[in-house]
Amino acid sequence: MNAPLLAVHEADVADREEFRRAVLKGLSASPRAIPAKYLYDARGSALFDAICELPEYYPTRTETAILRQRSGDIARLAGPGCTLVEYGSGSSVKTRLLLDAMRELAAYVPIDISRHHLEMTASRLRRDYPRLTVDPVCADYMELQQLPQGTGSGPRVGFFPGSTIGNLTPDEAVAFLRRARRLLGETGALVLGMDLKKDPQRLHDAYNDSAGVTAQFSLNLLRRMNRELEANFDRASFAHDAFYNSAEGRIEIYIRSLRDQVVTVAGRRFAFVAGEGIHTEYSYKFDEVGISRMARRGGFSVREIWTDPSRLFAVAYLV
Ligand code: AVJ
Repeated sequence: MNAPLLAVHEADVADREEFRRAVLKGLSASPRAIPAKYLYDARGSALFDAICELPEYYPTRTETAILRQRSGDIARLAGPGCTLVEYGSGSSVKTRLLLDAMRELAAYVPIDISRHHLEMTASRLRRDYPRLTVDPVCADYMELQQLPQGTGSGPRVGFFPGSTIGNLTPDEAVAFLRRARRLLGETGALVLGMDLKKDPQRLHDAYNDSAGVTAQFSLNLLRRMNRELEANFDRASFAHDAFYNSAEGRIEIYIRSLRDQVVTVAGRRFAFVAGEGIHTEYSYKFDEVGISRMARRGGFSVREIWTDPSRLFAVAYLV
């Protein structure tokens, strides 16, 4: 076997071991919870892409429209000669809107835990933007505090779209912003996409689509545990449960057991009573006051907040 293949294989083994540890810890906790990042295996990522096309799921197309309209403003605020740092590398349409507007970028630096995604992104962008320096960094962007020496130059502008920050609790979001401030520097800025508070029915529908794609996305975690951890979840005995908790301002998502049952995961047995849930996601919703407060606690201040005419989604420029 040649060296690159061996390296990929070793990465897979390490990933599987990390997944196993996280699942056993999460299923042993009470209430049970598995971190949202494990929803995104290959099938989960494809299902999330399908979610973004659903009529009920307005965030992706709304944020894209805001960015299309405001990319010139963003480029002006950023100024020439800066380095664009993207947290994650999965949102190529949105990225391209910024790259098209931000001429004279010193570099584009996507950060992603998946070497595969990173290489796909980098090679496509190098093909389509031959004059752009693409300098990918393979890391967990939630943890990363600094870029490798010599990455990019000029002021750094972070880009964290998709309301992915909404997966974090308020304290986690502030901790993330503080790390981002350290990474981006005092002269840096952050372009941050956030879903807004709105009619609860509209929020509910976005996570309970009539085609059942969001349910498939949630329940894919059971399939992943069955395949990767030799678990024996009967997927027909569990259901997707997503609802808006207005007191907390967040969508909460659970995989709920439909009956009393015992499941084996990685050689360990877990008993579920009917109605018991495994928490998989929060999706926090924001308003302008909350955005300002979170930004301030995270070491930023709000320079601009752009929204769509229906005020469904916001893109903030934090400095
Ligand atoms: C990728 C975290 C922004 O919270 O709307 C969509 C994930 N989960 N439908 C969101 C998600 C179910 C999504 N984020």
